[in-house]
Amino acid sequence: MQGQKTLILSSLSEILCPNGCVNKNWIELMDYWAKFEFVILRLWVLIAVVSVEATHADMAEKIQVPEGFEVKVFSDKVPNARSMALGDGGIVYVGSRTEGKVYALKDSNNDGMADQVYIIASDLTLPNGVAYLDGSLYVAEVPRLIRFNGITSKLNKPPPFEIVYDWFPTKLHHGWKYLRVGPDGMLYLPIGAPCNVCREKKEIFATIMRISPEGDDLEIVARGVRNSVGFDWHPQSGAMFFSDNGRDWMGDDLPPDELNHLSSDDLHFGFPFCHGDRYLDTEFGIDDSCTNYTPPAWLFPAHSAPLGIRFYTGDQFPKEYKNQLFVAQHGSWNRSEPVGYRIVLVKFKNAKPVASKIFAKGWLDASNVVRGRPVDLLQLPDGSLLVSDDKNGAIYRISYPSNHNSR
Ligand SMILES: [Ca+2]
Ligand SMILES: [Ca+2]
Repeated sequence: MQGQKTLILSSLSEILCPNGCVNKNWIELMDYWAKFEFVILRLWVLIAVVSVEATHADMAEKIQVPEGFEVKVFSDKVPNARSMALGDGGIVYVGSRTEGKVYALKDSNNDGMADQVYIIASDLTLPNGVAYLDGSLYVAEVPRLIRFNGITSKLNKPPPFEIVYDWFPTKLHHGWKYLRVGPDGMLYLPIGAPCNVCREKKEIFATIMRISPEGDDLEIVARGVRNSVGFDWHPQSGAMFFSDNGRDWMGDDLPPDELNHLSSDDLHFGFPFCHGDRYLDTEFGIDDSCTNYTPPAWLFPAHSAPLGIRFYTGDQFPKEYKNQLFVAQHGSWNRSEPVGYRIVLVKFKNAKPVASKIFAKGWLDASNVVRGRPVDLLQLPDGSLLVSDDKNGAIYRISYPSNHNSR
């Protein structure tokens, strides 16, 4: 850069001062150059900011939702936004994966947009999972569970974290974790299969586990789960439901992705022997039977990648949405025709899924161009629904403005 500048200044000097410039001209020329550089830099930053803002606002406008619903950008300053958790004071905590950061978002003036973004931690190992309990923020990394005590009043200067548990496997493949507080006050997290399809000797792999907030009593609650990145509990029955992503390389349409129902502890959900409700694995399922395993409660298209799931318990949306399940489908990478990239509503009756339909779409455009990828869902205290998008580093807020509530 310095060499280029000297070269350009010499050329300019030759044009402007063919017989040689005095020092004063050189100083003026340097001054003009500095001003020129500054203006170009300002313009460049302005163009970059405007184009990023245009992209996110544009994305929010392109998301199609049922009549009466509205989509706005909640924040576009959360690179690689993944799982979300709600803390005290309406603070939204957000994990990331490859970005290695955990964020906190605050909407101080209650206008439905986060106006303050805090970085709580950096350089973590795929800190996908976040949960909030009794004033502490819990973060699930690949090998450990950590905790930031008394976080609400320390967003500006987060305290050093405390290690709650640090003996999880270190394998990165499906090693990122979802994290939730269950109705029993325990923390739930998955340990994914460290492969596309394999049978691991260590029984900790391909499970969902439960651990106390103090890091004690670690135990397996579900087995045969390939890679769950979302779970929730039915608001009426209290039963746990979780998503599971099926294996790859069995073709465009097999096996289906799953919503599973944990009706009791320690059930086996099939992986790697049986996929979906009837597809024996060609390597690990020989001479086995799918009747030996707990079938999914609901099936999604192969490769649609259901991640975050949330039962809607708010009063803002029309009453037919109450106690129904929203599912964020991250979208396929292993399919000739892309599928997913949307939010699906799974209708429940008597605490069991009975039907599903697309609720929000537009992250995949008509020409199959991927514009964004939904990851997780979070209901705010006012009943609006947040959707994180790791491709755009953004969170959108879906609301149902009050002038429609009379319908
Ligand atoms: Ca705000
Ligand atoms: Ca299964």
